[in-house]
Amino acid sequence: MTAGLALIGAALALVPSAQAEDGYDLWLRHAPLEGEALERLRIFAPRVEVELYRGDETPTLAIAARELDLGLAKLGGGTVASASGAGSAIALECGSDPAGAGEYTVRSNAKGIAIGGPGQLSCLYGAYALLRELSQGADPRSLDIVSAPAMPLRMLNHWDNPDGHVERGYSGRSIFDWWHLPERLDQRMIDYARANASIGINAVAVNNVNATAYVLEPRYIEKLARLADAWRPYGIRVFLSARFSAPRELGGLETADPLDPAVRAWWADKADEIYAAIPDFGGFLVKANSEGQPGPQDYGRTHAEGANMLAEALRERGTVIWRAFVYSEHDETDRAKQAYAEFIPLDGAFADNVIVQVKNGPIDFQPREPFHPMFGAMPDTRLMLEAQITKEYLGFASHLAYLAPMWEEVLDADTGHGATVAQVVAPVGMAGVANTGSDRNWSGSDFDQANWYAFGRLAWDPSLSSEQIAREWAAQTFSRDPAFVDAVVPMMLASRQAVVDYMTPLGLAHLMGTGHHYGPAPWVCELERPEWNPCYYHRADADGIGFDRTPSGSDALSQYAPSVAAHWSDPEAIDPAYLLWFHRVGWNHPMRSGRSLWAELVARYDSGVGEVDRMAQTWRGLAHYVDPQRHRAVSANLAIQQSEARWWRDGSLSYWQSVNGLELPAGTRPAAESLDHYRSLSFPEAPGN
Ligand code: BDP
Repeated sequence: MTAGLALIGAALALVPSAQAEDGYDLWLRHAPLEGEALERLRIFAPRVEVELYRGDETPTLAIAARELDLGLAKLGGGTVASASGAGSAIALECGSDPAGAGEYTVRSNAKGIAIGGPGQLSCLYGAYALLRELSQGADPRSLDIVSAPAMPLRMLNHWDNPDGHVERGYSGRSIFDWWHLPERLDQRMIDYARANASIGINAVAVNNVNATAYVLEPRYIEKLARLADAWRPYGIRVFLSARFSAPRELGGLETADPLDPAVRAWWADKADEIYAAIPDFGGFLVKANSEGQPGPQDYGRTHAEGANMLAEALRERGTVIWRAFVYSEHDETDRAKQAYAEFIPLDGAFADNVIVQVKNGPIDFQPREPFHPMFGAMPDTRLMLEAQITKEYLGFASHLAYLAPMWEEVLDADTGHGATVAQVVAPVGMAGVANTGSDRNWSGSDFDQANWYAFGRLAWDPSLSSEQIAREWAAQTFSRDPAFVDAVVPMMLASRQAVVDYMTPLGLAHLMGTGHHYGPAPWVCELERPEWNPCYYHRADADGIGFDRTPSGSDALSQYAPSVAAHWSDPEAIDPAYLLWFHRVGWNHPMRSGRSLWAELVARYDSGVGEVDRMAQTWRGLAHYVDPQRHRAVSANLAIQQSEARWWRDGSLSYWQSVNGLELPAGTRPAAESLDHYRSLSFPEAPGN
């Protein structure tokens, strides 16, 4: 098979000199090693050797080799790699199996290091893994890594509109410059693909689930084809969010009824047209009959009938990803119950190339929700997990909230149906709502890059711990100095719980400002749709607070497996983190801590605020390890978070007091402003709306 051996990497002198650190390089900085680690790399003197396979295109291998050359040169301070034949070889020995999922080995041997695997992507992923290890200071002489993706589909969902606005985007405008495509391909599109490939992300839905029909027009297919061509060597397939009513809007048909032959023919033709331009097009992502989007129910058809019609159009070439995020204002039942109620009867009814994409919790990406009861309850349906990387409900881009612990909590949850959530979705995949934007640092803040990184790493291997991921990210992104990593990682690990505590402690949810979702607004009770009101969720009055989801209330508990429901049904026994999600209790309800519920609630708010103060203090002490530009940027965000955490606490407590008439426990800091003040605040221009 082997036709030749090529040495790539003669031009190492071209490594760019150190630039101002603006975060653009993400975790791929490969900052020069120092001390012993540098010495080891110098002695090792790696050069990259690529085996070229007869008749095969090798753009992926060429990228792998280039990444290694660049990365090694940067790690070695620009001087280490040798193209002269001396030193150790890094051999890229990957097969050409197109079905290879990207599994790889990275092994040190007598000659150097061999990166191998069945397909070309093995070498790309292996190259990134090697750089990840070396960037953390690993010894190149003793590597023995075997890795394979746990899930086939590791996907980003962009809520980017073609006009450049990003729904729930807090990092500038969209990274996609549709207007100038296909002629102009921004370098950012390549750097984006690199970043994704380096963490194993292999699929991207490029446009908002609240989709416009015109992205299905020929001019957009041409634009998308250009992106698909650029990303293919990085192992990334493109998907489009499709508007269900497109046959009417674009095709001039009178209906979008999925059982109408003309509608079916329209979609089949559309799919053929796309595949003619993009032979490996991934498929359609669909939000239907949710929040006003069109869907099959407009014609009295089911989700399965709608999804299967699109699946038939795609045939074996692609996949329909049908979202389970549905709720209706015409449904009087608890919103948390609606998706389960609509989808469970359809188990087994979806075509083989349909995936149902389920948010981590039953309501909507809140700072903490119990896992979605659909996981494990649809054994004959392919279910995929949807997480939100952009922090719509966790402080936008300015609050430091490391989300891996939240996803870990969901993935590790035992569904009670004989599998954890991770085991349920492993045969299918995970999607994350992207947090990228046109900001130089991509994510709106340096620490939000960690969430993009962690999402990819967890989708590749959900058994990785949040801590390990934080350690590798921090070392690559800021400083591999153990003193830095040891200080910053605990701060990251505590950060999500801090947000839960100062925003929605003890199982509260959905208390944010209307529309833009910025800041606290538990007082909003009068919106037209009941389930848009924070009052609908907290149900606070003079007697108590919380949503009764036991049999005496909405009985959402019964949607969980009996073992799980039993565990959560007792307000005394339930983990307090979920107490007010499932139970309505009196303000004096005794908590395990020995405090009353009210005192506990106040303590949680204070603990959240206190944690943010500690984070700011920790970060102040780390200036020595971080370049001034990024250190300042993070400090500024932490200052915002400190003041907004207080705002959440004070606004919320003032409101609860107006309802329960209780004093704050002795020694507690009173709110800085009056409730009227908090209620009067208005932010029509908040980003991402
Ligand atoms: C909600 C967002 C909204 C999205 C919706 C969805 O506020 O912008 O369109 O989720 O997931 O959380 O469809």
